[in-house]
Amino acid sequence: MHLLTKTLDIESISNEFPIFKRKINGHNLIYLDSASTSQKPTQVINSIKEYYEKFNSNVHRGVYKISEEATLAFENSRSNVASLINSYPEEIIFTSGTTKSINMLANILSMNYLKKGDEIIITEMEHHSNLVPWQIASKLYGLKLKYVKLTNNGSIDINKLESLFTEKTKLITITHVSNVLGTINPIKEIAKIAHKHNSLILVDGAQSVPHMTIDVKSLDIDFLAFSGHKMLASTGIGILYGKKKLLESLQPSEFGGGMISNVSLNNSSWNESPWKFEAGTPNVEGAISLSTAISYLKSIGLEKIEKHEKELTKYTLEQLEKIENIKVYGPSERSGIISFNINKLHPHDISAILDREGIAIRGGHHCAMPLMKFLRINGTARISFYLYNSFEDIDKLIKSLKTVSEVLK
Ligand code: C6P
Repeated sequence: MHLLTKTLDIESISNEFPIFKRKINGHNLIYLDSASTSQKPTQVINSIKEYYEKFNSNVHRGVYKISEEATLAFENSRSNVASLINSYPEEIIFTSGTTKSINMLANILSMNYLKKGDEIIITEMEHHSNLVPWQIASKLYGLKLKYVKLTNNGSIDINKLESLFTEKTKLITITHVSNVLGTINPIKEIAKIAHKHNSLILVDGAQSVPHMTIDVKSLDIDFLAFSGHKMLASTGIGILYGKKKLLESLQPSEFGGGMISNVSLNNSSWNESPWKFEAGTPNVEGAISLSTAISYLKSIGLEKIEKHEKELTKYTLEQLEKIENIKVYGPSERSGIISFNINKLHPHDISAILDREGIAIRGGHHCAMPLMKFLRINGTARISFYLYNSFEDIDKLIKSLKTVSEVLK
C-alpha cells in the first residue's frame, strides 16, 4: 500500500457503486475514464427508481399530489445545485449538459448582447463544446474570436491573455480544467482581468465542478456550465449558472411550454428567470439524480475528494516516469487527468490492450483537436480519476503499461 495519508475509505465508497461488482474480461473493473463520464452510486440509481415508482409526473403543471411532489423534488434540486456552487436558485438553469449550456448561452448572447465586430477571447485548450458554438456565432453574427496561445507545458500565460483584451472584447470563455492536460486555469485572476476590461466571463466547469469546491461568488464569474453525468448523476442533465442580474436582463433563445407568462396570437411574454430559459418538459429524473449525487458528494466532502485525487495524480505521475518511451503531457500541478503516449503506439491500441485486463481508459483526440494540433499529435491515451479510484488501481495500470511498453517497443 503506497498510501501514506488515507483521505478516503475507497473500499466502502466503491462498494456503493454496483458496477464495480462486475467482472470485465475476468478482471475487476478498474475505471480510469471519469473525465468522460463518472460511475453512479446506488443512492443515485435508487433516486431515479423512486421517482418513477412513486411520483412520476410533469413539473410546474399539475395541481395534484404526485405532480406537486415532482415539482418540489425538481426545485429542491435547483436549491441543492445552487448551494454547491454558492449561488442562488434563481441563478441555476437546468439544461441537458455542458454542451447544451454553452450552445444556449452562445445563442442568448448573440441574439441579445453581442454586436457585429465584438470580440470574444478563447483558448487553444478548449473542448469542442466551448469552441464550435462560438465559432459558429462568430460566423453568423460577425464576431471576432481571439485565441490565447498556450505555453509549452499547456498552461495559460496571464500577461499574454490580458494583452488580447480591447474595448471591443465582450466575453472571455475558458475551461476551468483542461480535459486533456488537467491544467487548472487561474479563474479568479482571469475574472478580475475580464471585469477590469468590462468583459463577461464564461467558465466551462465540466472537469472542475465534480472534483473541487467551486464558489461562483468568490471567483466572481458571470456564467458557469457543467454536466451532471460527470459528477455521479445521470446523463442528460446539466447546468448553466448565470449571475441573477445578467439572467434577468437577457432574453431566452428557446421557446415553448413552461417558459411563458402570457401568449396571444401575435405576442408572448416570458416567465421570470430561470424558468424563462427552460422551454419544454425538463429532465425531472435527471434533476433528482443530480440532487442526490450532490448530497452524496457533500457527505464525503469535495475538499477530501480533491485531496484524494491530488495524491493519486502525484503518485501516478511518479510511476509513469518509470515507463520506457513514455511521453506525459501537461503541467506537473494539475487536476486528476493525465494524457500520455508510448512510443508510436496508437492510443486506441493502448486502450484496447488495457481493456483485456479490465482497465478502462480513453484514447483519442478527446474532442480537443486544436489542442492536439498544438501538441503536434493526433491523440493521447488518457487516465482520469474520481473518488472511487485507489492506489491499487494505479499499480495495476502501471504494471500493464510496463508490459505494453516492453512487448511493443
Ligand atoms: N468531455 C471527455 O472525455 P458534455 O458532453 O456536454 O457533458 O460535456 C462536454 C464537455 C465540455 N467541456 C469539457 C472541458 C469537457 O471535458 C466536456 C466533455 C468528455 O473529455 C467527453 S468528450
